[in-house]
Amino acid sequence: MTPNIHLNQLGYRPADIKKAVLPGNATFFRVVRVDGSFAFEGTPGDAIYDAPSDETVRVADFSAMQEKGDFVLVAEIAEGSEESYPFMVCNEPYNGLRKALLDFFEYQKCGVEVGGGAWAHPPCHTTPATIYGTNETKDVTGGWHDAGDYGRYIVPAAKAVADLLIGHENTPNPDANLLETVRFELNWMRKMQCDKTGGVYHKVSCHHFNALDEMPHDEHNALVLSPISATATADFAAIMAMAGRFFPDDATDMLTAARNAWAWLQANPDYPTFKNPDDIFTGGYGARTDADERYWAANALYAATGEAEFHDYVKGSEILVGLGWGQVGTYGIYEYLFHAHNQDETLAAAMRDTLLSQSARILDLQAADPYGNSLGDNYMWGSNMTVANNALMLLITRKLTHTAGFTQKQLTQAAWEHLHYLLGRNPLSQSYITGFGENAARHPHHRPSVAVGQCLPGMVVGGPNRNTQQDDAMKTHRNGAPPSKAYIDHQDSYSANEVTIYWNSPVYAVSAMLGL
Ligand code: G3I
Ligand code: 9MR
Ligand code: ZN
Repeated sequence: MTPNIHLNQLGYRPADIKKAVLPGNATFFRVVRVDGSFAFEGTPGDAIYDAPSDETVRVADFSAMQEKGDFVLVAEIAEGSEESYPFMVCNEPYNGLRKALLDFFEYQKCGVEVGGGAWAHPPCHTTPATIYGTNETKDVTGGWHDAGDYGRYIVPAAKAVADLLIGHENTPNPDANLLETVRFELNWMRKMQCDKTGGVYHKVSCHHFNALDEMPHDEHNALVLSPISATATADFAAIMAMAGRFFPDDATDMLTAARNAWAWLQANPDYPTFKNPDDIFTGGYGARTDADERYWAANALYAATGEAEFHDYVKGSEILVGLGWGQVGTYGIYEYLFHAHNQDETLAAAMRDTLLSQSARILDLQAADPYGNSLGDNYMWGSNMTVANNALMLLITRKLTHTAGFTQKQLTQAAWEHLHYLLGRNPLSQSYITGFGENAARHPHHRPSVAVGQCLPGMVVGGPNRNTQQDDAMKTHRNGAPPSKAYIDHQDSYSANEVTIYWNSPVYAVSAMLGL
């Protein structure tokens, strides 16, 4: 049975702030060594009603315990006692996590042989794709499979690449292979641009999702390029402009690609939002508006070129926010504040205020949540992405020289609390990262893992989704569950237990920026 004591199942470093969540009727707690002796004792905090889980809980703070070793936390409750999953206190409890998060992108590679263990496979999806509504074909091989499915979609790809690059340029200890990993995706993205118009095809996939137990190289249905979209074209322009500074040898071509995409956007100011054609049923990634994608592109192009046209566009727009696949404004702010040379002081000040107020909101939500999470009760499909995005937001804010109202240390700690949530300190005592933690997700909606009957480690699953009607497994087993408990570790649950490149990427960025 899942324990009622929730903590980071990987553990903590000796000097870390260490908090566990206990049942509301807990009166006393002990941290117990493997030999049964006590390492620490304490009284939990006041009982708190936690609306997202519909439970009353207490927080146990054992930060003062700095002893290294293997432990369990035991709480005394009215009818006896409760015990946590085992955890470690040591210098490097998160060893291997960041590497596994990044390795995932190697396993998601399309069009080339994938090496490594049970999930190895020969090249997949190597045939040219038909441009929707024509007889024309185009070579768009390469890139990463998006998720548990084998579609390759520009919109989420742009977010994933942006996170990896932000993590890379803000870490004290960069990963030697990160840029080559990312280059693979960027090369594919460039093939997705129409040579004639500069517009970018929204995605390449088959017409339907294939069976859940099929390996990538066993999917042989025809590949089709969905129509060009403004969101994809703007995300593409942004990521190419941004990527140039990481790839000096390719920067000229990347900038040309970005400019061509921008020209398409200028020629198509009011383009209808993307919707799947009637006979294509794979991921939609339609955004309500492309204003924020265009905003990101203009900021990135301004940072890359310093040209007035892009600056004017940014100055003429309201400040937009978001670090999701569908709302990307904060990536634009990031480009302007940290990479544009000539800044408009008033505008820059307003952007800094925007970062600060976004972070203030996250900190307020976190302070009200015993689990240290900042979602309120807003647990949607892919909620774990929002958890990680919020932590990333705090770490981006930490880059400001003046973080009025809060300290850099506070921002760092707040980011950590999000990671503790993902690694098990949540109402289900569920580690949402496969392979990491005693009770890590084991049955992700990830086709290669299902096909070989073995779960690939290092994948961030979607997490609780309060819309429990969104898939049959959730409907059957979790119908009406409270928001933060609306999760099931079941391979059929695509709305709570799938994995994606853009759920791994913000967790990677946070790990990198925390120096893990
Ligand atoms: O933003 C709205 C919010 O305003 C509204 O109140 C709320 C009420 O339901 O919904 C929110 O929208 C949600 C949206 O994600 C943004 O968070 C939708 O409910 C939710 O259905 C939607 O889920 C997306 C899902 O596709 C279905 O479109 C996920 O974000 C997205 O990650 C997921 O992506 C799939 C791809 O299509 C295919 N590949 C796998 C991938 C992951 O499952
Ligand atoms: O398996 C698909 C998953 O990868 C997608 O993210 C999800 C998005 O809607 O859809 C899954 O496919 C399901 C389809 O949408 C409905 N019929 C059942 C499919 C799951 O096997
Ligand atoms: Zn493939």
